[in-house]
Amino acid sequence: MHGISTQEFATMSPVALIPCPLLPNFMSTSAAPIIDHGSDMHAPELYQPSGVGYGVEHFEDIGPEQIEFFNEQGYLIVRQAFNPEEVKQALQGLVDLIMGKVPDFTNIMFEAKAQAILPTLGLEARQDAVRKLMFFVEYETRLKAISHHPKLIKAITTMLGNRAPHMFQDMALVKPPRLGREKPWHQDNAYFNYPQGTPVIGTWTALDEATIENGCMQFMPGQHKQGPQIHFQRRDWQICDTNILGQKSVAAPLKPGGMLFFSGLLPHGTPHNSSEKRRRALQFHYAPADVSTLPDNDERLKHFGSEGKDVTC
Ligand SMILES: O=C(O)CCC(=O)C(=O)O
Repeated sequence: MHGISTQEFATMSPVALIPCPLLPNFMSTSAAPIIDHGSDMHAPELYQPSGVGYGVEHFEDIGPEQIEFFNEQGYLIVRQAFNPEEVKQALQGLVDLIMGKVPDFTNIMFEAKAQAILPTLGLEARQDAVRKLMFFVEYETRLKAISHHPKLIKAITTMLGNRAPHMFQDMALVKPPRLGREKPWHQDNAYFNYPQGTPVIGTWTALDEATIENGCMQFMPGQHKQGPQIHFQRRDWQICDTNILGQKSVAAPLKPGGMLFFSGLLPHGTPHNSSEKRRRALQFHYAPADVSTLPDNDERLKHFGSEGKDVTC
């Protein structure tokens, strides 16, 4: 656990940020690089999708039938949510942040496996050592624009039952070729301190083509209806592997500009990127603007944690 408790860890949505004091400064900022010390390769059986998820082509195709589908299945794909120019702008914004073009932005985390070579990497190669960026939209207008795209906000508003959304988390998990680590199976609400019952919607937007080989999203349709599942600190704050093994997931391979909407209670995960291809993607999370987060972890851990329950993993 690298010196932090499960409780602390579980509040650091969704992967712990661990400063590495041993490394020389790498970024153009004064802070030392942040390394993601996730551990262990996953069993391949954890990611064996039985099919590809349902979706529509454009935001305009989302009607009552699709909202009903989202409510029942906990997800919806929009295959061409953003056009090539919108994708290009967002990608350039992301790459500029990675390249250190916005010196005030420092919330970049590197893959542990790249730690040894980080000091030797040039600017271009730096891209393929990054695991994740967080909380960047206030530093990058092109990323703010895609996260608040009017068509996206309209769709989220409808999915929230006509409640105005608030985007409370912005993240880019970028899974570099060969190095990009798994994000184990979890429910996003296990990381968020919203009161139980608050509708939380995640969006996952592909900036590169996302395939099963480079680690596209996989999920368990309809399982959001089962409510909170217990999470354990294993390779991450996650659902126990034995609860996933034997189940058939559905995958969301996407072309650049494709988007997946998913419920904060939908179990999902992404495997290691075992390909030579980049898998850069944006993850934004929205909740109704009229709901506030709780001041502590108690309710969340009561529902998602294992403590005090007769469970093992
Ligand atoms: O992009 C990934 O690899 C995982 C994303 C995820 O788990 C999320 O957006 O909640």
